[in-house]
Amino acid sequence: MTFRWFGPADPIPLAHIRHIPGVSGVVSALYDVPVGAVWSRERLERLKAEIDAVGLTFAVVESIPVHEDIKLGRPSRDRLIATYCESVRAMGALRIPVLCYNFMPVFDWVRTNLAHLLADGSTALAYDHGSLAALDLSGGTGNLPGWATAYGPDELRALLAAYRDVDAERLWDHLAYFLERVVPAAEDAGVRMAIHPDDPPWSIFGLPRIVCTGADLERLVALVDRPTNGVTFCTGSLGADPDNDLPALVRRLGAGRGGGRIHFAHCRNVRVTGERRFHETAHPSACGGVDLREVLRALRDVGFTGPMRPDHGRMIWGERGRPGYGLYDRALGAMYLQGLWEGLTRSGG
Ligand code: DNO
Repeated sequence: MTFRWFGPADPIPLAHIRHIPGVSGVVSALYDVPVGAVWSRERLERLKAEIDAVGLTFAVVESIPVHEDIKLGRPSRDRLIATYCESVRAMGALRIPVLCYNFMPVFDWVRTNLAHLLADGSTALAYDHGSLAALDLSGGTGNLPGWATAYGPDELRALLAAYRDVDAERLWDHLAYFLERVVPAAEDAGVRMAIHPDDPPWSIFGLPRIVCTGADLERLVALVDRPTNGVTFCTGSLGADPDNDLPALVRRLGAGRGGGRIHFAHCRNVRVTGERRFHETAHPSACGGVDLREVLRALRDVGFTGPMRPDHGRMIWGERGRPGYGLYDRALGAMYLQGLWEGLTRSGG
């Protein structure tokens, strides 16, 4: 079991993560390196040393952000892809085996309410497509939560304009171009690539989003048909679209040795409450629409051995933290997932 940690700026100390029974790995990144710059081995080594010092291992890099010029297919992409490969090699040299990344234009994950009140008095992240238009982007993306990149108003306007020429098929071409170059480098470095599905799994602000469904993930792994080219199976992102049959998808993508193309599992629960409308919940199956027991059963059946982490948690017990990334509810999630896993793997469940 692993746990995401936002580096030294995270209000949650590594020592507290170490207290969660069964959590042995940390998912982290160099958050202060500008997008497009090289991640030096020295910087990464320092982060790894901090993690090692508390008796945890650096299990996954989430994420090395992909520069917009790569997604837009601009001429500078060759230089930026070379840089990306260099960062992947630094990971490999330090034996950090999995890289979670995404290929969402401009925005990473988006929610319209960061403190949706649940019946038990806790709060969770929520999304309502109808309210999306009301999100104020006039100040850039600075006041949106949680991602590596923030754009100022002018930059954001220019980027949104640039994407008018990039439809979904062109974005697929650009993703293929990227993977054709990065996957061989990752393979040499001993790093498994794990794309994160788009969250929410549909187009927002008129931008193309192409990693949303089972068919998309299957197309992705076939783009460069090598074991290194895989996915992060995120139950929350994929689960926001009721047409995605999660256990069936695990069985398809996970076919093959050791969980096939599933290199990383993000487990979280969501409750879909309408057309393109959902809120997150506590992890247990009974709390939301995702049957985590069935997802984990499928992961067990395909022989998944990769890292898994609880994903977004609610805010409970008065905690004030980074939206979705407090300590308490994610720790409960880690315990629940391990209980399920133990039941499924030890008893023949
Ligand atoms: C949200 C996360 C994503 C993820 C990136 C991967 O909480 O799962 O932001 O880290 O999309 O690149």
